[in-house]
Amino acid sequence: MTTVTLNIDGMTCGGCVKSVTRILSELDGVSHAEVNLEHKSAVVNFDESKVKINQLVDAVEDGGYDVSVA
Ligand code: 9UX
Repeated sequence: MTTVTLNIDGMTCGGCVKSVTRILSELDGVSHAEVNLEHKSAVVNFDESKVKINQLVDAVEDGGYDVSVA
């Protein structure tokens, strides 16, 4: 299991937190995603044999947010 922190710009309310949490959690290989509105961040626990960091980034970007690896 690997943990990565993503910086996520564009989340402005709790609905965004829910959608980003859902986007990440639904990816195969992601076991947990903790999204924080105030810190504009997501801490993601994932299995690197199943999903790569760039796939986490791309999925959240496709949701309309700007993402970088912290
Ligand atoms: Mo809140 Mo986020 O109304 O896209 S869900 S701003």
